[in-house]
Amino acid sequence: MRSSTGLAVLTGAVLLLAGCSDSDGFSGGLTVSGAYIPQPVSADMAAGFMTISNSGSSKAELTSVTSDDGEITMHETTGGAMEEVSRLSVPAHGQLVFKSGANHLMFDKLKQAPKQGQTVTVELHFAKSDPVVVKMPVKSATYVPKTGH
Ligand SMILES: [Cu+2]
Repeated sequence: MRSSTGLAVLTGAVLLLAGCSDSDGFSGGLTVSGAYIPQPVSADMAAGFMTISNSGSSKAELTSVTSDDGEITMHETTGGAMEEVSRLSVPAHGQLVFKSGANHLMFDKLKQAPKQGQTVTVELHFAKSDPVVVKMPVKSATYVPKTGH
C-alpha cells in the first residue's frame, strides 16, 4: 500500500522505487543505500547510519528525519564530540554519509528497543525534494558494513 504522494520506498542496501516506471517517486535523484541500525545496548536510544546519494545537479538539504517509533536527531561528530545539527547537505553528484564516528542519526525516546532482524521505518525530509521513506534494518550491535571502509 502506498500513498499518492509518490514516496520512494527504499529497503536496506537496495533501492526500490515505489513501483512506478516514471520518475515521480525519485525525489530529484536522491537514493539511500546501506541503511542500518546497530542493535542498541540502551533501551530507548539508538544510532542509525546510511548513505544518501544525490544524482542531481543541485545540492539537497536534509532538514529532518522522522519516525513513528521515536524521535530522531541528526548529529555531527567533530573532534570526538557530537553535536546536534538542524540540516546536512547532500552535495550535487555527491553523497552524505552517516557512519560510526562521524555523522549519525540519533534515535531517542524509542517506544521499544529495536532488536536485530527488525526494521525501523524513517522518513527523510529535504528542503526542496520530496520526502524519502527508508526501512532501516536492525543489525547486530557489532555490525560493521563491508563498504565505505
Ligand atoms: Cu549523537
